[in-house]
Amino acid sequence: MARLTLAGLLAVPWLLLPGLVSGDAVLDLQEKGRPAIDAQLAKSTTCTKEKLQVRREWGDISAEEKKAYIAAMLCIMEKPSRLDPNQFPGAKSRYDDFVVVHMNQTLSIHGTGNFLSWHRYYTWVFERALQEECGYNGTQPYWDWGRWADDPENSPIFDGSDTSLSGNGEYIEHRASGFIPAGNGGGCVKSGPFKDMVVHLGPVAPAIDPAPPANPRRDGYGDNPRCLRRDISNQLSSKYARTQDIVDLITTSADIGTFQTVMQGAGGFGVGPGGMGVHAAGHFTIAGDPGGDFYTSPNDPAFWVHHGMIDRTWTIWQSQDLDNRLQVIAGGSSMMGGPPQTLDDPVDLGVVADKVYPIRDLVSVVDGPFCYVYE
Ligand SMILES: *[C@@H]1O[C@H](CO)[C@@H](O)[C@H](O)[C@H]1NC(C)=O
Ligand SMILES: *[C@@H]1O[C@H](CO)[C@@H](O)[C@H](O)[C@H]1NC(C)=O
Ligand SMILES: [Cu+2]
Repeated sequence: MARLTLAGLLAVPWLLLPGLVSGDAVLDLQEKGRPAIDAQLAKSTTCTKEKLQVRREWGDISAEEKKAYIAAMLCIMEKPSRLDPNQFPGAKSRYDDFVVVHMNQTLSIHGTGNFLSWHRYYTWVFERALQEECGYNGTQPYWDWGRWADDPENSPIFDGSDTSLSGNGEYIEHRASGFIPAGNGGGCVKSGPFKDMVVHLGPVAPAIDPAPPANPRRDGYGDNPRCLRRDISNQLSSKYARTQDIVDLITTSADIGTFQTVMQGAGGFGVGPGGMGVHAAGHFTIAGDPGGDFYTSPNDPAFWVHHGMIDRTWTIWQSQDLDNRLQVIAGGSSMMGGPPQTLDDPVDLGVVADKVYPIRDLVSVVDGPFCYVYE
């Protein structure tokens, strides 16, 4: 006769409810930092407890919530572009406007002092566009890399179901592309909500074999209709984006310069204490076209859950010592050199945002334009 033991009782819920048992070390850090964020919220002049929005992990939101997010994404892909079609013939939709803004500023928003604040504002204006232009009543979800690091293809984000952000590309024979290993796909995405998506812009810096057809224009803004390709595997996520990698990044980075550099791959890809860094590891776990293209990566619908997690990781790092980690900046203003960035430098998202903010207004999730937390 089976006997119930304490260990057995404890084991059962873990087995039956894996989605509800998050309890990981990143979450512990998030919870440890939460009182500091609540204290800052209490002092905020723009954000209140009543207005506060909560961003959650893809695996923790309901099927209805996932479908509402997906529907809003599909909606914004149908809305007209606000850019001049002569200057940007490949910008066919409002979604493409976001891609153009990222393409246009790529060299001054990565490896720079504004990397984190720029992408925070960018992800937030995208979330707002879903809410205001497409009637979405949820928030921007995130992809906890560590939670799915062993098997991203079978995660609820990429499993190809109608509540995923579509699956892997079809397998085609292909080679690695530089430091990006050949994954389990490489071809067109044929499953899930975005299987019929047409990519128009780019490529600019394609990093997938075989290379996508060249854009008719050198700047990549020409119309180049093609399928969405992905090349997902666990080769990078299981090495560089595990829960322990995220914890190490948060707990061992003493200053903002170290944090943002390790996050983006200290000393170049594959070198340094964070290895490739969670930023590149996430992008190149999706890989493909446009996901693996430094310039056009936001054209893959999974870009936003990835950058949601980048922003969450920054938020958790800040919250470990909030007073000393908000109004801080390090790094230059361009990947090609350029003067050091300051907190007064503007973040201008052009056609996708109404307002230009100085970086200092974009560092807190509960101040300036922002009013959200991660749970
Ligand atoms: C591209 O960047 C330049 C310089 O920052 C800016 O003047 C221009 O408006 C941007 N174009 C778009 C479409 O965002
Ligand atoms: C949000 O939208 C969903 C589906 O469209 C709906 O079921 C839900 O009631 C809405 N929630 C709120 C708070 O309006
Ligand atoms: Cu970017």
